[in-house]
Amino acid sequence: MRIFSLFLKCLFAWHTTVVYQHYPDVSKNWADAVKFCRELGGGAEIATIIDNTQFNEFLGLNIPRTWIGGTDAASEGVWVSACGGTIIGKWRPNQPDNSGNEDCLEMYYGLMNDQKCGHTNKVTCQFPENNSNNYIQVFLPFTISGEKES
Ligand SMILES: [Ca+2]
Ligand SMILES: [Ca+2]
Repeated sequence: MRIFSLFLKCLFAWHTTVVYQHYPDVSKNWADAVKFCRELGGGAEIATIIDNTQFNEFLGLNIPRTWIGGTDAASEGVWVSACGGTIIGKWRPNQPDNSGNEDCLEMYYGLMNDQKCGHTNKVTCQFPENNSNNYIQVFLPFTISGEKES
C-alpha cells in the first residue's frame, strides 16, 4: 500500500505538452523514481503517456528500458498513470502478466511491461513545456480545473 499512498499524494498539475528527459545513469526502484523526478523541481514528474502524441514523442527518445509513471498497485489489473489519468501505450506481447506480482510500469524498447516495483531501472522524467499556450488540467480524483499558465 506504500505506492498507493504515494499515488494519493500526487497533486501536481498535468500539462498537455511536456518535454521528456531520460536519465540513463540513474538506477532506482519505481517509488524512488517518482520521487527523483519530483525533486528535480520545475514541475518535473515521472514520465507519463496519456495521449498518442506523447507516446510518439516518447518513442523518439529510443530508450531501451526505463520506468514510467504507471501502476496497478491500488487495484490489480487497473492501470493508472502516476496521478490518475488513463495510460495510453502498447503492451509487449503477453504483457501485463503480473508475474510474481508486478505492479509498476516500465517501457521496454517502446512497449510497456509490468515490472516488480522494487526492481531498479533507469528513469525518464517529464517537464512542463515552457509555452504560454500551455493549459493545465488536474485529473480526478482531485478537482478538475483548467487555467492558462502565465
Ligand atoms: Ca499487477
Ligand atoms: Ca511483466
